[in-house]
Amino acid sequence: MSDHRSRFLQLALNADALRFGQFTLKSGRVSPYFFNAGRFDTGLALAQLGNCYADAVDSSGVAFDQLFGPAYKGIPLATAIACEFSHRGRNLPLTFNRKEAKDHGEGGTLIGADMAGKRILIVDDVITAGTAIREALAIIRAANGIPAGIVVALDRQEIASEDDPRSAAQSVAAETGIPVIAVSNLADLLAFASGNPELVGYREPLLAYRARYGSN
Ligand code: OMP
Repeated sequence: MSDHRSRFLQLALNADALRFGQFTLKSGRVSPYFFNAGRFDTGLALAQLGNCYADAVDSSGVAFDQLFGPAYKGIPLATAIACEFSHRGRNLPLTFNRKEAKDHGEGGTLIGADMAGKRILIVDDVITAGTAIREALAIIRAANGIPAGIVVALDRQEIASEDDPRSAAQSVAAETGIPVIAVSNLADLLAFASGNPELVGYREPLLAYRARYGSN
């Protein structure tokens, strides 16, 4: 497992961002684990997380000009990554959106750098069924940006629907030609759990969940 993958999983455990139990997802599925990026709630934790994302992006080789962080969780994530890239010598423009349009002041739903004509890397927390990512793609296209890549902290590697054996990340990538980069995924979590005495007991429920909703 590459260094940024295990480093991210350890950081997520330390921050209590990765929990085990029973969680109902946006899709309605009941999952034995949940990743809550909102628990990366200190400057240091966000800086360390930004470093893991930037390593994943750099090792993917994806070409892009600008970052987009969808509201809400994508906003601090994209900001942390932009700061990390500035330490690596790349001063990336950054855009994010509001969920509610503003009808006064500068107005509109987008904040930050103009996306028109720019190759945009979407930064989000998790991909499960792909709904959030598809919404972000629509926002970028409406602003005449060019979606160039998607990076998430965790690819849960789940089918989007019963009639498609591919993961949501695989189907988004196949339909759009846009690469989906994950700092880590369910396979990494299972491998990480095998080597960690405190987590080994969670492997069985994780495997059962993967058998039900996991992609091929
Ligand atoms: P999809 O839109 O189905 O891909 O689900 C992704 C979204 O679900 C994320 O942006 C989160 O809002 C939420 N989520 C988590 O934050 N962590 C998880 O482990 C799982 C989910 C989820 O509901 O699937």
